[in-house]
Amino acid sequence: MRDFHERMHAAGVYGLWELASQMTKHPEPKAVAHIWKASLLDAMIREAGEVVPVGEERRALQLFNPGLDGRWATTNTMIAAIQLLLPGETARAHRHTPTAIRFIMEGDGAYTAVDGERVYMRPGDLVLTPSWAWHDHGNETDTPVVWMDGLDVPLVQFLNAMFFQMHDAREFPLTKAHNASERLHGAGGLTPTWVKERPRSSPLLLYSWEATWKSLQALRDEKGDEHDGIAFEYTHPQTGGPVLPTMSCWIQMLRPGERLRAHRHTGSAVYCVVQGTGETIIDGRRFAWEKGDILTLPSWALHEHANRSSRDPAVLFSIQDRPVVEALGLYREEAG
Ligand code: 1HN
Repeated sequence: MRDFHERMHAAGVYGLWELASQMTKHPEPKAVAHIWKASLLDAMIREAGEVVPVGEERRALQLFNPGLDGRWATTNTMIAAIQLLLPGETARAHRHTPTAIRFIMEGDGAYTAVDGERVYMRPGDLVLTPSWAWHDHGNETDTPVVWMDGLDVPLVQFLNAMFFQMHDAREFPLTKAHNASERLHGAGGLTPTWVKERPRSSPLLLYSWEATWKSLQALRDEKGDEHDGIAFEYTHPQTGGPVLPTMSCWIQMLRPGERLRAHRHTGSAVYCVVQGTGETIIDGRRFAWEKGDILTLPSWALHEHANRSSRDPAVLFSIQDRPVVEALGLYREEAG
């Protein structure tokens, strides 16, 4: 028997009877729930600003999940990073098959240029960089700008679909008016009929905090979702679907004193605390959070959010891999 197994393994053959324990009853992710505190991230990104120049690569701190053995991943499918661009700096033009979002945390008036269009950004704005779009960044203001990057790098690596290309020049040539996509697609419920392309990623590259906050305020007295509160998904203006094929983006508000009900679902998430103070209990562990903290949620982990302030609302932005899970018929949800 032992000799047989040794010969099998040497030949690259395993018996299903040896692997049965991997057919788990439910997902058992190696990724763990984890929080990166704003105080730590803020000090580190500022130190990076002093000691690391923006050269060929971005000054972006990658958040490695402690359960993933040094893999370049915040969840099994997504990477989150904190990026700093100091006054006068530019980040060189490149493109890659991983899809990216930026969620602006600090600084008003820097830009990301996406395929020839400069998108000027303010705190709370969501900016998209679709797969294979050329992009460079610049900060022409006199204050630093800090944002969270979210990308599907681990998923693209797993699928062996990584392509990366550096542009010859530092900046990709501008071919469109600044914030052109917002003018064209940002009306909210009105789609220009003469635009025939239906890109997989949202053609609207900027979702402004102004509009997002207005929507949160307008519905603040609704019941909302018992697990997610007053939660909105950012949508593709032509299809109503997720903004990106591999990642959906959400904004959710917890009213003062509100404690939501626990649930679990397949698919992972990374949260960025936009404002307020609260806590999320994940599989029995309590994570207290405040503005600027980054919190990661593995698939199938039981979680409940609460606002710890009796005065102020709390707001969470998140990226989620749910579009992938749903497209494959693997989405499942269960109340706790
Ligand atoms: C990237 O290209 C950017 O373009 C930021 O600013 C973060 C993290 C992983 C891989 C590529 C950027 C990134 C990234």
